[in-house]
Amino acid sequence: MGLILTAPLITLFYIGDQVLGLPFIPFDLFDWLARILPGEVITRVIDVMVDLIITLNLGETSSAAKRMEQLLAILTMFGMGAASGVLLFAVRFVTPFWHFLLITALGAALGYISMLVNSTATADPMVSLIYTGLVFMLWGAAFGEVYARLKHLEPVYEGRSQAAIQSDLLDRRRFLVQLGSTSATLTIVGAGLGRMLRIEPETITLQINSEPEVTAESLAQIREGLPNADADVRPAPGTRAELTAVEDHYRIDINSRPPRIGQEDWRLDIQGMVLEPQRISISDLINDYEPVDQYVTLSCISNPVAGDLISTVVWTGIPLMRLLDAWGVAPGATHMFIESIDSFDEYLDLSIPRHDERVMLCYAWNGEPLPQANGFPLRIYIPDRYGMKQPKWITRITFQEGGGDGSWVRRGWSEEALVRATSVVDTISADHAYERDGVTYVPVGGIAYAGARGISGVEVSIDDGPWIKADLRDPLSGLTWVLWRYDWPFEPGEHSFVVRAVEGDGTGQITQRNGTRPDGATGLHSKSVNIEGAI
Ligand SMILES: Nc1nc2c(c(=O)[nH]1)N[C@H]1C(S)=C(S)[C@@H](COP(=O)(O)O)O[C@H]1N2
Ligand SMILES: [Mo]
Repeated sequence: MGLILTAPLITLFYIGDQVLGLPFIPFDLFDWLARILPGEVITRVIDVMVDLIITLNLGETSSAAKRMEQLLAILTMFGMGAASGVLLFAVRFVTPFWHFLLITALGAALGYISMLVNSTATADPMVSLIYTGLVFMLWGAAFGEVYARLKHLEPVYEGRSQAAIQSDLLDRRRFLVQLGSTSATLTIVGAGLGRMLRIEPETITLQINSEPEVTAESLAQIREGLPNADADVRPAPGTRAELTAVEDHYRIDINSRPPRIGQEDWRLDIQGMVLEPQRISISDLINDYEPVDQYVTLSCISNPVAGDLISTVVWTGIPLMRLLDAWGVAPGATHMFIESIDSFDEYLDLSIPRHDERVMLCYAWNGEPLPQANGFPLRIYIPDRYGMKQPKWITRITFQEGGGDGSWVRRGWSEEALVRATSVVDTISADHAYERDGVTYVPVGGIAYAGARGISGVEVSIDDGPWIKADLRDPLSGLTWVLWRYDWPFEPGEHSFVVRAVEGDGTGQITQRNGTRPDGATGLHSKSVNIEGAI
């Protein structure tokens, strides 16, 4: 009964969400649970999801994971519905009214908490509140009513004929079937209705007008070609794009849907051990400081070897070092505590930005304002660290003495989160072979990455043969991946290609296979192909 009544509940929320931008409680509830459940549980779920995606080949990890998360959210809602049904039959109040109250209160309480803690709704909060309450009241009323009907239909056995009891049971069964089909009809019709009437999600277009040359400069630089445009080593055909298009940048965060921040309402709160607490608008940040552009590769600590949770774009922002001076951060402050709108948080040891100019507060990618999903309007960049140490959607920074554990560290992930060196075979471009001096060559290539430590070498081994040096393309910057290439003298048949990288200081890539948790994946990538064709 709980399950049957929960399907139309979800549909009602779906319609509200699609048509009016009202809260979709299943997602809000799930996101809230993800926040309060022990880190161990969350981490297990993530691990299983990533494994499933890779094993079942479900496509690009970020979006497959989001879809899976959303499915989990719906299942969780059903679980809650079933639990409510069980609770109802366990309590067995006397009147349906009390049942109505019990279920309404339970649903609304969970709904409200999760909605208030975190909602991606675009509708007016008051309307959202009323709507959510009404939907749960309807749900409670349905529970109360159905419970009463079932109770009424409970067969009386004493002193009655077999036939009479049978007929009672039949009535009861008929009622349940009716209820089920009504619920199914409502759900399907509702879902269709929601789809039909849906409004396209509001697109927020930000203009950083005040400093147009920032955008223009970065754009021009991109149009004119990359800083390594005339590098000798060309990428092997089929190697991933050296510069990721912003819309192709991976996305990982704790939200089913990205939080929405209005540029006008947003302020950055600066507080703690500073000369004077401040609230800064994004245009102040953009106007008051000379922007810096950096080509940056960002990777998620959940990126498996050769996974796609790694991307490279131009980050535009302000060196934090300069801001520390401008804000008058006390020398005694050792850490900054960064808080985000999605209640994500992280600490940064101030000795890092005090010595490394490349740490920046960033507001643009590839010359455009940050996308909503990637931290609009402000995020931080810290070289050499996985994404988990680098909050998006920053709203407050507190300077203090002493640090602590940030959101993902509390959930059991690495405290330092220094990126592990990695290398990947992207392509064995048999369709781009060429001949020279009577030999047929097949370009083989991919990426190698070791954060800000850089890559000094890449080697390839074919069919477990000796390690051969690959050519390295000049990287976009010292903070990005390096494209490598090896032109392989072709032999037909099945072959395996293994790649390994050497970091800037000569340290070899860790060959031991390790999963992503807690420090990031290690191990070598290999790719096998069977190539047909005559020499
Ligand atoms: N506010 C906030 N910032 C966050 C996160 C988050 O969940 N909330 N996730 C972090 C993680 S784990 C990664 S890998 C990067 C990903 O940034 P991207 O989605 O722009 O690629 O954001 C980081 N910053
Ligand atoms: Mo991440």
